Amino acid sequence: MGLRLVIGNKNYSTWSMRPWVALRAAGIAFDETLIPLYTGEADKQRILAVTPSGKVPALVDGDITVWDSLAIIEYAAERFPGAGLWPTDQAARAHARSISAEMHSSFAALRRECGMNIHRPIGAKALSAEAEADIARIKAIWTDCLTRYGGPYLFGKVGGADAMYAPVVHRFRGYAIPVAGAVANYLATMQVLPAFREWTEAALAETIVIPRFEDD
Ligand SMILES: N[C@@H](CCC(=O)N[C@@H](CS)C(=O)NCC(=O)O)C(=O)O
Repeated sequence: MGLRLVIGNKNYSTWSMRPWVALRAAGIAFDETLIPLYTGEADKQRILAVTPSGKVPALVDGDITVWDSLAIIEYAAERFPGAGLWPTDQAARAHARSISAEMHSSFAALRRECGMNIHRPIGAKALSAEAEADIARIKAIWTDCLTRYGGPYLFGKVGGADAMYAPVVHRFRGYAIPVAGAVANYLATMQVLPAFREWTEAALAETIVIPRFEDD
């Protein structure tokens, strides 16, 4: 029995996108089950039947269920040590885990003000000082990684850290956030990554609209 990743709407579910891109980019085979989000009790119960968190993503591997995006990437890295989800060098691996955890726990203003909505026509919007500070921090994180490890991905080869930031790539693209130099190159690199494109094309094929994520 293979892996099964339970996810939400590809257009909106940033947390689902992260492990999906990580597994796909690493060449790890999995089946997916997509449960539409915020449709009501029946779909919520379908999620709860998989994970007590009541949230997606969740990964089912036989008797083992792992939920929460970063825990899934950690589990996959342990289960498939040759897949390259984290750098082999200990210092680089610690760095990759640090920026991945920082993504997981931070940038609330950017996440709130620039929700991922892949269908949204590209366009800038006025952002708070807090969101601008989040953007500056993310640019600094990416620039530091790309300088230290030489690109084209954050730690040279594509891995878990890139997957953790994949929805941010959509936010930078969709909200026309000004970029230059290494950060612009990184955005371009991510957008042609086959796993990123596959997710994006599937998101664009979705027709479900979640009104609360259509603020502007
Ligand atoms: N910290 C969690 C967040 C998971 C999460 O908030 N998932 C949202 C979708 S992106 C969800 O399942 N919402 C459905 C609900 O709360 O009913 C992770 O990293 O996986």
